Amino acid sequence: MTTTINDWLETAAERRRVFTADIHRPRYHFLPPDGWTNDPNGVIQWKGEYHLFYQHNPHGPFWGTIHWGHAVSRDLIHWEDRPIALTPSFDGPDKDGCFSGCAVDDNGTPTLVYTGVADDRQTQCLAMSRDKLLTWEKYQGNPVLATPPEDVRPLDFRDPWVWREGDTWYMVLASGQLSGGGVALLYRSSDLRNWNPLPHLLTGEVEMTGEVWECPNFFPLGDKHVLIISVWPRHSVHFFVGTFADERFVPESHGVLDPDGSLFAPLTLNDDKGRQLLWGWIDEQRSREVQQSAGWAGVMSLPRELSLDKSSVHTAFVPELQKLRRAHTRLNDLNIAEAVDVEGVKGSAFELRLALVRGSASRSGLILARSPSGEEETQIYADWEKGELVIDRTHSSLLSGVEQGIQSGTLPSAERLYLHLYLDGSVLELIADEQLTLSTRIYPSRNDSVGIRLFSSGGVSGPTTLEVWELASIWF
Ligand code: DQQ
Repeated sequence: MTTTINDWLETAAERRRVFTADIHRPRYHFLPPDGWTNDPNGVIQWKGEYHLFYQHNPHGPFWGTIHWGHAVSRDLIHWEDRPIALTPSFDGPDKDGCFSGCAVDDNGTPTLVYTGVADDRQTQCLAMSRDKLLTWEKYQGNPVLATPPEDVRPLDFRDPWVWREGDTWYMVLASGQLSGGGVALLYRSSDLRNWNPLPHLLTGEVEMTGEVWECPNFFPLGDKHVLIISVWPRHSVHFFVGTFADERFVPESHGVLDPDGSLFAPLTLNDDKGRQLLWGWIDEQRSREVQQSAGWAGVMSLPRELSLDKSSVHTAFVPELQKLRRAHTRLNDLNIAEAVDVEGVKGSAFELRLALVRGSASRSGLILARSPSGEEETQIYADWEKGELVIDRTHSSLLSGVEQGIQSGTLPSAERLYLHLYLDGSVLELIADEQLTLSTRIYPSRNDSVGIRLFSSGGVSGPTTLEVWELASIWF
C-alpha cells in the first residue's frame, strides 16, 4: 500500500508541475492536481490530521462525472494529495455523481455521508473506510434515505450535514419547497442507516433566500446555533443565527457571507482547538473555453475561523497562514493624497494588511495587480460616501472571456478600514474588520501586472499603515 501511495503522490506532483508557468494558478490555495473542483466535502480531523474532500471531475476542467477528491494536511496549510475517495458506481444509486456531503466518526469508523445521483434522483448514501481514510467502501444498503417529503421539490434532496448528540444522529438536508422558497430538512437516526423525518429545521422565502437551498451546515457557535445555506441558482451564501432546543431551530438574525462574491457551498469543521473553521469553493470567473484550455477550474478558499459577535457571524483567516510569510514590507503613518506606488513590493502571491483612516477623502484604498503603465489593474477601495467596500475589476485583464464586474459590500465603519487580504494568482480573498468578506477572481494577462499602489481621491486619507508579506508556495 505504501508503494501505491508514493506512486500516487508522484503522479499527482507531476500533474501539478505541468502548471508551473500558469500565472493564474494559485500557489498556496488548495486545488486538485488538475481537472475540476467545486464544493468542499467531508472536512474532518482524524488522528490530528485534517482531511479535505472535494467535488471533483478528474476527466477535465468542467462540471460532470462528479467524484470526491481527497487531500490531507497536518497544519491546515500544506496539503498532500490522496487517491480519489468516491467514484460513481456503475448502476449504483450514485451512478451519475457523488454529490456533496460530510464525514463523521461512527464509533471509530470514518464514514462519508453523501448524495448519490442516478437518473436525476438524489438519495443519501454512506461509505466507510477501514484503512485510515485511504480507501472507501460503499455501504451495501445504499441509499439510506431515498424519499423526499411530499412538500419539497422531488429532484432536489441533497447535501447531508450530519452530527451526533448523545446516541442520536441528526441530518440536515437541503431542498426547495413546492410552494416556493428553500428548506432545510431535519432527520433523526440511531444508527446512520435508518432515518426518521422531524419537522423542517427552517424554511425560507423566495424573495429573500431564493428557490432552492444547498449545502447546509448547522452547528453551535458561542451560545447560539448557526445555519449556513447556499442558494441555487443565485449563488449566494446566507447564515441564520438563533437557538436550537427540543429539535427546533428559532432564527433570530440573518446575514450574507461574501456578498456578490465567488465563495459558494462552504463547509465547516469544529477542530480539536474548538474552532469552527470554514472552507468554500471559489469558482472561476472566465468562460468555459478558457477554463478548458487552462486545464483546471475551481479552488478552495483559505480556511477561515468563524466567531459570533452578538448576532452576527464574524470571519478571520486562520493564524496558521502566517507560516507562509516570507519577505516583509511595512509602511507607517502615510497620508495619501493621490496615488502612491508601493516600492519594493511586487507580486501575485502575497498577504496584505491595510489600516486606513478616512480623513477627508471620498474614496481611498489600494490598486493591485497593476501593470507599469496601468493598462491592467484592480482597485479595492472604500467608497466613503456610499458606505461601500468595492472591488473594481473593470480593468483587471486585457483578456477576453473573463468577468470584469464590480463587487461591493457594506463598509463596516464610516471612518476607518481594516483590510486583511490575500492574492494568489487569480484568487483574491479579503476580510474587512472581520465583518465583510469578499472573494473574487482576477486574470491579468501580463507577467508584469504585479504592482501595488495606495490611492485616495477627493481629499487626504491617513494615517495609513500597510504591511505586505510575500508568501511561499505550498507545493514545490
Ligand atoms: N454542488 C454539488 C451539489 C450541491 C452543489 C454538485 C453546490 O451536491 O448542491 O456538484 O455547488
